[in-house]
Amino acid sequence: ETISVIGLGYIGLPTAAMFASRKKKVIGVDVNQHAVDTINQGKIHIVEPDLDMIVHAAVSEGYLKAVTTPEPADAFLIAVPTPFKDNGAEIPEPDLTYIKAATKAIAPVLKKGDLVILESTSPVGATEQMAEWLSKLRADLSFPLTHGENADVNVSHCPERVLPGHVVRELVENDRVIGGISSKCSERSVELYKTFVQGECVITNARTAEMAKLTENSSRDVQIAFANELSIICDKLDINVWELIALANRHPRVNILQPGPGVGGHCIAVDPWFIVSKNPKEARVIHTARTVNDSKPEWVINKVKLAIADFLQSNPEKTVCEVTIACYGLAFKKNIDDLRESPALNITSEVCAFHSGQVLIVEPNIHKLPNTLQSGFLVEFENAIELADINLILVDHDEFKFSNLIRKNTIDTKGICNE
Ligand code: SAJ
Repeated sequence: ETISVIGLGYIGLPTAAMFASRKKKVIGVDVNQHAVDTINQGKIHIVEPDLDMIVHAAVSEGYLKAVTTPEPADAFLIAVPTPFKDNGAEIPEPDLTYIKAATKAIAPVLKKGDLVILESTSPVGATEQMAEWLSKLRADLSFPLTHGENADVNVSHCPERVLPGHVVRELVENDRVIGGISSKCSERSVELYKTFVQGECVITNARTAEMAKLTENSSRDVQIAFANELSIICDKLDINVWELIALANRHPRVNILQPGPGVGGHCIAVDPWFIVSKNPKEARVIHTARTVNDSKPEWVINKVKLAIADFLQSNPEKTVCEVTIACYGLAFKKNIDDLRESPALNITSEVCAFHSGQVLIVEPNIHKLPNTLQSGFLVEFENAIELADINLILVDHDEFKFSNLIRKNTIDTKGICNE
């Protein structure tokens, strides 16, 4: 049995490597030639703990190879991005271009009896849509027929649910939701995942599986929005929000998450929109939560401006150009190097753009500043603490904890000064 994984990113590559580590023949497909070349050298082009060893072993033992054009296989797993359309609409809409392109790419090599699994987080109806696209291609290929009992090709949705930074463990241990277009599709998918999944594989239909994934991430977004809203209210009321949440969480049925500078990453800040764009009238809480979380960076930037004004008032001998601000953390969450969709990065860029004095940046997980931060200086933690007039903590990296951060003139968006 040969398994093909389409899209060798944060989900596709670890999944391909897992199958290969169980001695399955795996063909990984990606349009990115650099990714393909790197993997074929037994190396990885993304950062994820322990993944490099598994990929190295899989490639050198001959179970995993990467290519740019799909080849025949028995099962195809599609793990391509589903971003939203960047057209400035108030409610962003999901962009299924990559799924469509993947469907088109595998169609010529599909044969009767193959299994096609969509793993990408998708709006409700996307799996049926994908099956439809495959059926339309039947006109050229004489198959596949993807619906009904006599389907030539089995189609399922099995959303990925792993946490970046813990992918290798969670791929094995997490339960999987398996939503086949028919029960035969589901059963075949369960059989496939059981190759390495130790969690339970729970069967449902494709639409419920799609909604389950969107619900998980929306639930987290709504809960974080609650914490972020509390932090803004507490700031006005002169109450320490971290102490408040710790106290409220002592109640046996209360479990509030932590506020921060905003919600980043490519999942939690995106997926709720897939629900809102389909049901704009009904999805009121989900929509509001997105707005609350998206507006948090602006609130933090305002805090910085107020802190500069305060500092100048108590230090009248200084001009604004002489005020040094240190920003701690650029990643979208702690202990990772991933800067994509990071509120910390966006806030720091904004500070660099408006502040005429020096901006010092501390990010222990990177060695070079991205282009938008060229006016800032990447410095060591100790140097920043020593030189800064205003400290802005944006990420709770372990390196920042248990430090003697100057409490005075510190905007602590992650509450690490309380620990
Ligand atoms: N955050 C807070 N406060 C909290 C928790 C998180 O502000 O109390 C922020 C983080 O700083 C970060 C963002 O939320 O900016 C998202 O971080 P995260 O760790 O909650 O989640 P992700 O985006 O790394 O991964 C999520 C996970 N989903 C859930 O936990 C429900 C993961 O299991 C999914 O597989 C992943 O999205 C995905 O691919 O969809």
